[in-house]
Amino acid sequence: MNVKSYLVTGGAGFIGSHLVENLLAEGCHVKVLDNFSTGFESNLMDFPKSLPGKLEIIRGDIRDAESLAAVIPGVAGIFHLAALVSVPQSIDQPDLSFDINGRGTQLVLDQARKSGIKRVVMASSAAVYGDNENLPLSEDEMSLPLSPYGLEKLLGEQMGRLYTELYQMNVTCLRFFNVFGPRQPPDSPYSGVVSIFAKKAAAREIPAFYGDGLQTRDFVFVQDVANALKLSMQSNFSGFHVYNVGSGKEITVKALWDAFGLVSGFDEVAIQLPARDGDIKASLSDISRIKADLGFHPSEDFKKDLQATYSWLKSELNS
Ligand code: UD2
Repeated sequence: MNVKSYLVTGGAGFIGSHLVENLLAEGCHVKVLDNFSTGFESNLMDFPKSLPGKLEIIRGDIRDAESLAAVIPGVAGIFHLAALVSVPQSIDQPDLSFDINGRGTQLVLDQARKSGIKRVVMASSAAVYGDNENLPLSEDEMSLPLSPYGLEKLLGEQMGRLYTELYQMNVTCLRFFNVFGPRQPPDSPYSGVVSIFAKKAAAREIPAFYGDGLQTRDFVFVQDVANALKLSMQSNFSGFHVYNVGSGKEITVKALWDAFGLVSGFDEVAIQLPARDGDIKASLSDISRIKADLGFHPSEDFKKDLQATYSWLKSELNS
């Protein structure tokens, strides 16, 4: 990638910080716009000092047009990752969720348009599919979201599509499956199962399966997601594109806990609690489109990626 300047909204978050690290390693100039509601400055302090790129951190909200207008001009492209990222929270607070994910995304796209920025890569989610059982899910499968979050991500995609048609912009939306890795917070009520299990294993505490543990998910390592974002920007794409970003493999929640047993040496049997309301039984991405178009190749070494996640969690617990 040529040395260029990029804006990453939500760049201090779990996924954003890995993208920022990846871009800095390429020598890029990166501006981060983050309101630090769920992101942490410490996520951006974790990087090796030797990274050649330049980082600028701006505290601000995507819903504030002035903040956007101050940071957007001059960048070669925008990665839009800032969001209210929790499905359950979006159900509890649909107004707030729409304000951030719906209106906020519209403001980012529109400020890009006004500033003449032609390339936007946006975070979408497997939540747009709802409980679609036609696995593996291709991008052409029907979208029937079951939460405000999923609906707003679908709306964001459609706004992106419209902006490409009306204003000759280029927008790519990436539908993330279950992302895991270092810097994923384990303590929020909305934490992902991998970070919860990593913390349980590190603390030698027994976890719970919601239901029988035989539900499956497609877990994708956060560095692969960062790579998919960068490849999307690099591809010099034109027009509108949607891609799944997953591992292309499904494993059960029970197998996940078993894998943590191997990584951590703690192999107690999990307890079972009632299944979560609205929990889907299975999830699996078809990633042939992103492989063919962008040369995306996710990690083949799940155990190594779990080990990296576990090591980070342990160091956090000890710090
Ligand atoms: C994921 C995404 C969500 C949305 C959704 C779309 C995460 C963290 N969340 O929700 O943002 O994109 O997919 O479908 O990636 N579980 C246990 N024990 C625990 C915690 C979880 O058994 O202590 C189970 C849970 O019931 C579920 C599975 O693990 O069956 C995965 O749960 P999750 O919260 O990590 O993610 P998910 O798939 O509900």
